[in-house]
Parts: sequence; C-alpha cells; structure tokens
Amino acid sequence: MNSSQIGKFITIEGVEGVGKTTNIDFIRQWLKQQGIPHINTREPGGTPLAESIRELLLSPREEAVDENTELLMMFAARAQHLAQVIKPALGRGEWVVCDRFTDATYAYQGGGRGVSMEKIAQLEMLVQDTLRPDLTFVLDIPVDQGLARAKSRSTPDRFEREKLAFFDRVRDCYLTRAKAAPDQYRVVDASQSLEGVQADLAMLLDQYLSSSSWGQAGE
Ligand code: Z5A
Repeated sequence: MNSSQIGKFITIEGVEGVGKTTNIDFIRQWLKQQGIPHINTREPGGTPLAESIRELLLSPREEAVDENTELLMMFAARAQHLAQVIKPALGRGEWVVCDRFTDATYAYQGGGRGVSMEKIAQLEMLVQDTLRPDLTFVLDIPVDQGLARAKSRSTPDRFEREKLAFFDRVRDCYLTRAKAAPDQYRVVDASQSLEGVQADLAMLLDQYLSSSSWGQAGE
C-alpha cells in the first residue's frame, strides 16, 4: 500500500457461486459494527463506464473473444474503477471492500484461459503501479458445488458457460497465489454452511483488525 493511502483495501475472490456477494454483505455489517467507514464495490464494474465494459465482457456472443481483448477490457475497467472509486475512497481513509480484483485476472485469464502471468503482471504494474489489496479472502469450494449454487440462480453468462476444467484451473490458481503470499490471503472453506463461513470471516477480520495499524495514521 502507498504511504499516501490510509484506508484498507479488502478483496474477496473465488469461483462462481462460492458466496462472494452474500458474504460481502456480512463484511459490510461487520465494518459497520466496528465503526469503520467503508464502501463496497465490484469488478469488473464499479463506475458507469466500467459497468458498461462489464456488460460487454459478460454478454454471451457469437463472435469469439480474443484473449488479449478480454484481458485489456478487464484492465481498462480496472483503471477507471481505481481512478474514480478505489483510490479516492482509500485517500479519504475509507476501507474498500471489492468483489473480485486483479487476482481474478490471474485466475480466469491466466489460469483459465492460459494468458501468460508475465503479461498480466505487466498490465498490473501499468494500471495499479504499487497498489495491491491489503487483505484478500479466497472463498474456496469444489468447483461443481459452486457452479451448482450459481446455476440455481440465473442464466449463465459468457464465463459461466465454460467447462468444468476451466474452473478447476481457476480454483488452482487462486489457491497457488494464496499459498505463495500468506500475509495477504486468507482461504475460507466455503463449502460449509453460511453460518460457518461467516464465523470464519468474523474471526479473521477480528484478527486482522487487531494486528493492523488502521486508525493510527489519522489519530
Ligand atoms: N472476471 C474475470 O474473468 N477476470 C477479472 O479480472 C474479473 C472478473 C474481475 C463476473 O464476476 C465474471 O467476471 C466472473 C469472472 C470474470 N465469472 N463469471 N461468471 P462476478 O463475481 O460478478 O460473477 P460470479 O462469480 O458469477 O458471481 P456470482 O455468481 O454472483 O457468485 P457469488 O457472488 O460468489 O455467489 P453468491 O451470489 O453470493 O451465492 C450464490 C448462491 O449460493 C446464492 O443463492 C447464495 O444464497 C448461495 N450461498 C452462498 N453461500 C452459501 C453457503 N455457504 N451455503 C449454501 N448456499 C450458499
């Protein structure tokens, strides 16, 4: 995190249907109870322009989407989101809770589609410079269970039409990244009941709050 930032940047990741949206509501309640100013947002999206890019990215279409086109659109949306929403909120001292961020690019475009991790890292530097999440929850579930949850809810978007092997690679990539940087990542077993997932999240958030320097800079 840059020295000019004060708020904390929390991201939540995982395969489809793992419970990100459901549990972001829980994290928002937890932050409210602690009296921590915060915003919730999502990727791709989070601003009107970035939400328009999201629609283009998720819509099923006849035309094959080139992997570089998809990658650049993810980072185009991210650049707009960072400039309009994420950096200003962090600068105001608010915590930002984001449903997916660049880990999703490594997992879906890198792990899933096979785009080189170096190429993604180059775009990450271009768009984010040194900004990275402070804390990332990876909600982990066997892929078939997550897809079953997601499918019970809506018609599949362009990503949800991928095969099981694609999502296995996505999941593996998340777990590999989490293992490589345990200071940033917390893996939560999302196959348990919602109550169990939220008990784990509350414990991890309590631990994070007591170990972080949040509040000291502004006091
Ligand atoms: N994407 C990408 O490729 N590259 C990138 O860089 C980024 C994204 C940023 C849109 O993301 C797509 O963009 C995504 C990756 C790609 N691919 N797809 N598809 P998204 O996050 O908006 O889409 P999503 O992953 O499909 O989100 P989702 O389907 O909304 O899933 P979710 O938010 O993780 O799940 P949920 O809506 O909270 O829960 C699903 C259902 O399960 C719901 O009925 C819940 O009540 C239920 N649920 C949740 N937890 C539990 C537990 N513990 N037990 C039982 N039932 C539960």
